[in-house]
Amino acid sequence: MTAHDPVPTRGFTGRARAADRDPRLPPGQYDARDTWPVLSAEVTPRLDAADWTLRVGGLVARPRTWTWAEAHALPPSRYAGDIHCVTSWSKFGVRFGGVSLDTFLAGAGGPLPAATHVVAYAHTGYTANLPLADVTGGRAWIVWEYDGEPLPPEHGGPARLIVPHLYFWKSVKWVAGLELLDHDEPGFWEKNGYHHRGDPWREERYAGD
Ligand SMILES: Nc1nc2c(c(=O)[nH]1)N[C@H]1C(S)=C(S)[C@@H](COP(=O)(O)O)O[C@H]1N2
Ligand SMILES: [Mo]
Repeated sequence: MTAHDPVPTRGFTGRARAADRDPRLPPGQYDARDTWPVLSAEVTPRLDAADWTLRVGGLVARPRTWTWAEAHALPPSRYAGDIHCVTSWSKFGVRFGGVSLDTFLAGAGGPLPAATHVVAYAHTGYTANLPLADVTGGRAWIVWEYDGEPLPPEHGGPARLIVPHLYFWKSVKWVAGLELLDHDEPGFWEKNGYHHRGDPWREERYAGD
């Protein structure tokens, strides 16, 4: 290009790009396509499905723990849709299989009226806080299948939480349980400056966003 060539204005190319942009892509995200990055603060634990348990405790009517076999006897539920990591990759049309978190909450007698938030925690100690309303009403799952196959250990197998409408750091891998609370309590990333809720469509990346 020489100095005499017409140069498209910023505004023109910006509009063209906006028109091409996949509507499934929240602001500031890119499409990871066939890749699925692994993001772990800890070394992948080797957890035997036979030793895996899930505890639902705190402000529920009947706190309880499920074994792998007990969890698999519950009615199955699937998520097919998109996921969004705060480091800016999104992945479209992923398929997870497991059980709805609503089913586990009901199995624990349901949340007590005072419950407003949950802390989800991993067998490794990783935690994430969530408003109770974000993990009820068919928006959160405990999953052990990806694309019909067992969930790989590096992606949280034998089982993880998924809350796909929020940034994926809320989707605790190697999930061990949820504690229902009457207040918000920051988890691992939230203590380190990340947003308490993390809605990708509102770009709630950091505290104060
Ligand atoms: N236990 C645990 N869960 C975790 C994390 C982690 O470091 N440890 N990282 C979170 C983050 S930042 C993201 S983006 C997703 C990544 O899941 P993936 O590695 O399967 O892509 O897991 C979330 N859950
Ligand atoms: Mo992430």
